Amino acid sequence: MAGSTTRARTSQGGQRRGCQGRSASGYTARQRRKQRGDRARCQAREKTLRRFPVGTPDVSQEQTAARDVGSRIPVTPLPPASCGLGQTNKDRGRHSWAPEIPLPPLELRLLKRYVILVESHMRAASKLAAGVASLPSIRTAFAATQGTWRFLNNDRAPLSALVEPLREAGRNQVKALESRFAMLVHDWSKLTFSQPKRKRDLTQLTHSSDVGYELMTALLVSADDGTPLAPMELHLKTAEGLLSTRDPAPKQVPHLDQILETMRASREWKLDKPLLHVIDREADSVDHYRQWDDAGFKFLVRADDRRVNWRGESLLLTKIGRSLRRRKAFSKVTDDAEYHGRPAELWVAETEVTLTRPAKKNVGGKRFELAGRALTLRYIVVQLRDGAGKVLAQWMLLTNAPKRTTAEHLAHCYYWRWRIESYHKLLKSHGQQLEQWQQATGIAIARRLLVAAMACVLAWQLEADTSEEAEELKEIVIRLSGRQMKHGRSCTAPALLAGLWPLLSMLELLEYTDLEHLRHLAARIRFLNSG
Ligand SMILES: [Mn+2]
Repeated sequence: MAGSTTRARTSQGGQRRGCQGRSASGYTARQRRKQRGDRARCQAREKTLRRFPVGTPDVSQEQTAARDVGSRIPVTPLPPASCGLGQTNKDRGRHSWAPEIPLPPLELRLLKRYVILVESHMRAASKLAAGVASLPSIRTAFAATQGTWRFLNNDRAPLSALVEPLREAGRNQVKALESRFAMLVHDWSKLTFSQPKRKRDLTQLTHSSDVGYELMTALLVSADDGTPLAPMELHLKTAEGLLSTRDPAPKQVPHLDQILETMRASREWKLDKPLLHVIDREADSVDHYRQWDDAGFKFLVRADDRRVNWRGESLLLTKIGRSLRRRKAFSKVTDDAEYHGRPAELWVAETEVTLTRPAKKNVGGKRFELAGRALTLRYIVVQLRDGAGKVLAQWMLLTNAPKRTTAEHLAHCYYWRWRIESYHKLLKSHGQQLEQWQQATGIAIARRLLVAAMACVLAWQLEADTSEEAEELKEIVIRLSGRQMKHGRSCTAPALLAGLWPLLSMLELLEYTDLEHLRHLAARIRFLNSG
């Protein structure tokens, strides 16, 4: 039904195209307004056609027919494979940064909605208006809301298809890295909602009154400079089970048991370079170190103060760190590190330790010890010190990364792990206001998350682009965002999102409204007129 309404409307627009060239004189104001609306509708339709070339087959009808007879519909990957955002075909190539976003393998109707939705997420939402925004086109806000609802609840847009453009963006960017490897950062984030009664499948997180979803992200990060590239995998834990971009979705297992499966799945992503898996202190587990090493994966994990063998002695990691300092094994990496806003020096030392003790396991409340082979790892101590040599902060890192990657580089890699915390912050409070989203089910939230992630990827790409045009564009976007940047920072991802929205809105508005006419209308605001 919905499809036929849309088609009817577009064909009407097509018939009325003839009136475009007629002189407006002799018409009443109401008729002129109506004509302007029609013209806008025609132009918007042409714009869509320019983006999606006319030759593109629309298989939605065939697929609808296939669904009627109850057969399984193969999701056909369709041309075009990529599409420019916020710009028409004729503009393409004008901006060097212009994002040609990769598209998911969906039918054409869903593809169009995907592009519209990615655009809708290129903004910094406010807490009070976290719904999917619509650009000021001729579409009514209601139609946009309806289209969004249909897309987010459409089983023909599976998570495994919606993650494809993100992976494609990741693949493309990994090719350009100078480092021999890329980083994959794994982390979990709790999502709690301000109106939990509206969600149908929230799950208990810690205690009985703590309900929500749990989000797992595997974020691809550049090992050159820590630029976030793209989320490559996502799981959302709901009361109905684990939703995942992996097909079939993995079983619900404890956090650390999920990692090996994600590592294995990463081999299917066809990345040009090997991955270094970076995880925070939660992953300090000798049993998992053994599993990952046996399976041939490289990891970098922040360790707790654990007992290891070092030069024939059984010692705690902190004690080894002190001993290394006495032996002057530390070297200074930089003078201009920062610790809580104060200047600090960054020092690094490295040695080799062996983990021989059995793993302490707790499965279903049963505690036992699991013996395992001796595992030799690189132990890297990273210290932030003040000018007087006092240690302000210390990270103890364990890794099986090959020796040719220096301790200094690995210290930076762990520092860049923070990008995943910033990403979760960007999704929650600093950009997308995820915890205010009104979608009622985990699957709709997960679909929207993948769309919002694409908007974040585009903001990161712009942030990292240092070409002359990109710098000019960033300056404009930041000015439009109305945000003040910290001294020395030219832009941030949340500010870019905040500024991209007015820019896209402006472009969309100018696409079908005459600038002179807008000026004329704006003159009704006295203040603007007086200047
Ligand atoms: Mn964590």
